[in-house]
Amino acid sequence: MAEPTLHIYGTIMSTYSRIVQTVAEEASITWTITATPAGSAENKRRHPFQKVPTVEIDGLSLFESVAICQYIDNAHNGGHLQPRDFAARAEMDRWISIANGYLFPVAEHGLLMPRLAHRFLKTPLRSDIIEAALPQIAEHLGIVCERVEEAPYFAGTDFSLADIFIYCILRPVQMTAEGDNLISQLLPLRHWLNKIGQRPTLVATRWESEKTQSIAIGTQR
Ligand SMILES: N[C@@H](CCC(=O)N[C@@H](CS)C(=O)NCC(=O)O)C(=O)O
Repeated sequence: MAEPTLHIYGTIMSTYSRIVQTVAEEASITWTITATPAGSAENKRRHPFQKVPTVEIDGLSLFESVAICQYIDNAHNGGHLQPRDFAARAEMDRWISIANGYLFPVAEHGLLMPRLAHRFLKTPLRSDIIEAALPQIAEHLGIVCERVEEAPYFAGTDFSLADIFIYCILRPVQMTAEGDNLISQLLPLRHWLNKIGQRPTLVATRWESEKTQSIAIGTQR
């Protein structure tokens, strides 16, 4: 039987594309990515709410990262990224939900999009948006930091999908000057990000800007 390949359609420098890529790496599945902007007509056919990524795998067209990641892990990785224990599974689900419902929207709209638009589209920097979002981002980071002080991984003793979601959401935050400043004050969280970032599957899915060490989204360093 042919080896499965995951075909990803999404933006290349995208948090959720990276999440899906990392799970594919964990499952030792080869993957390709076709640049597909969220608002394109092509993506509207793929995702009715016009988010990226969407994927094709095993003859299936899938969208929504949680569904995609769980499918890959269940069908091709023996479910190793999802705890069997019900309480640990509930922890994992809780943190994925927090990541998607709270951490990502606030960081994306309050910090990353203003920084990316300024850097790549050369639009004026909306410092007002960033300033307004920073207290809530700081609060979120503090809550996440409390969890990494309690347990090595978000589900408890074992690495799970929750760690992949949270790492891929927080790493771009750390790549901004403001996010780096906040995370530097939360040593357990900084250490956790360093540790998880060394995992081969996360090394393999680093953004180009991170590989070349010109990592900053916010400032040229
Ligand atoms: N609930 C979606 C969220 C995906 C998402 O927000 N992706 C971002 C890119 S990282 C996106 O599509 N942004 C474009 C937009 O919101 O218009 C999922 O889990 O796949």
